[in-house]
Amino acid sequence: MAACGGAYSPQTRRKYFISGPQWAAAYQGQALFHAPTRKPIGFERVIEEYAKIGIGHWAAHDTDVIPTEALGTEEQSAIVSRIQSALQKNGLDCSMVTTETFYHAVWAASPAAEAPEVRDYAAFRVENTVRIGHELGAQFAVYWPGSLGYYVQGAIDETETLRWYAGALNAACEADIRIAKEKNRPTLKHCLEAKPFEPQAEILLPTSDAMLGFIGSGLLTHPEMVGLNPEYLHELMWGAAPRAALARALLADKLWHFDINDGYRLKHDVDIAVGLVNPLDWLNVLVLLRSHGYNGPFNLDYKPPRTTSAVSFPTAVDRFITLWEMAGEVMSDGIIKEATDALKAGGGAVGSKDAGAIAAANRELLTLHELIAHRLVQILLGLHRGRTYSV
Ligand code: 3MF
Ligand code: MG
Ligand code: MG
Repeated sequence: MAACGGAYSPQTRRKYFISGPQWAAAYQGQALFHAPTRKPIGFERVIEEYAKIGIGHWAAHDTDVIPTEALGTEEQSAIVSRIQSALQKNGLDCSMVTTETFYHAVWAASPAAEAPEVRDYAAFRVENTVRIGHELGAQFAVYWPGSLGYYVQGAIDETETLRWYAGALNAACEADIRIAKEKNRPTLKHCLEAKPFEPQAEILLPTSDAMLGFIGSGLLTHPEMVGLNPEYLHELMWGAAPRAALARALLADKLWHFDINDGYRLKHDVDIAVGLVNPLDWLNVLVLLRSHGYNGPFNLDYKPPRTTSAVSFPTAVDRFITLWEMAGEVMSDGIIKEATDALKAGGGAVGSKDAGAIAAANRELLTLHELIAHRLVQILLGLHRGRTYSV
């Protein structure tokens, strides 16, 4: 930030509903073909760093902070109290909790495996996470069923597996209703996160649209408690236009939580920080969200590159804020507004049933699509504010 300038203050950053996940800051740079490049860090340090930067919300998987074997024990209660004090001391909120159902060997055949003991254990895990969420004051629970699928075809029955997976979500929602009543708190918003592949070869719910179908399938006992946590890159990974995927979620009233990052189309989950690959598309995504009143969290689900020290968060947050503010400029831009109004007024052939005449009346008008696109690039590059290049 010192070299590049233009940083926002921690106070300004805190005005946005930005959350920092435990796993992003603690990511050590490891992958299938990569050894870690950074040392492990715990939640106390991460929460302290987020506070210094001005990231006001924190999120975690259960096993990011509690060893698997300690889940549901006295040790869990002791850790949860330490998290509560770290959050309080640093003035952070816990916005979201999530259950790790992809890493441990117990999930080798997914949380909706054939063996009933795996499914009972999955129910215990999501119920336990809901309880932790209430203890930490969270508003959201996220589910990424990355292991819900298969490597080899034909060995599992997809319909049965999906029914079993719905059973785990139903257990979470029902536990939530009980615990929320007990603690006199609102229930959590349960958000499903899709990814088209990885770590499983074939995934049963690969896209946000598949998740919407699943929510409406009749398998959930509380579909009204379940919505989406789309991730920007996960939609690009199957070749979608993320903005269109988000629009479909908005129309269904299910866009509740959003994982923000960047990457490349039809490639693996590189989790690059927001705006470093597709800043123009990101600007357009934020125009969509701002103009539809999205008020949920923006969760920094990226991986600081292996070559970077763990603290690359300020640049990610600041690019997000700049793009968010720029989206406001797009929404109030006189040229874009005039062009959009003109397009909506049409070419003046209303009532005609002559296809040729309607096309002719609109031909010049449709040039405005490219004018709008040009204006968006001008706004992105600051040219609309008089920034010029001379030869
Ligand atoms: C994987 C992800 C996950 C989810 C997380 C939330 C590790 O590609 O995006 O991050 O976001 O599990 O539940
Ligand atoms: Mg994610
Ligand atoms: Mg990802």
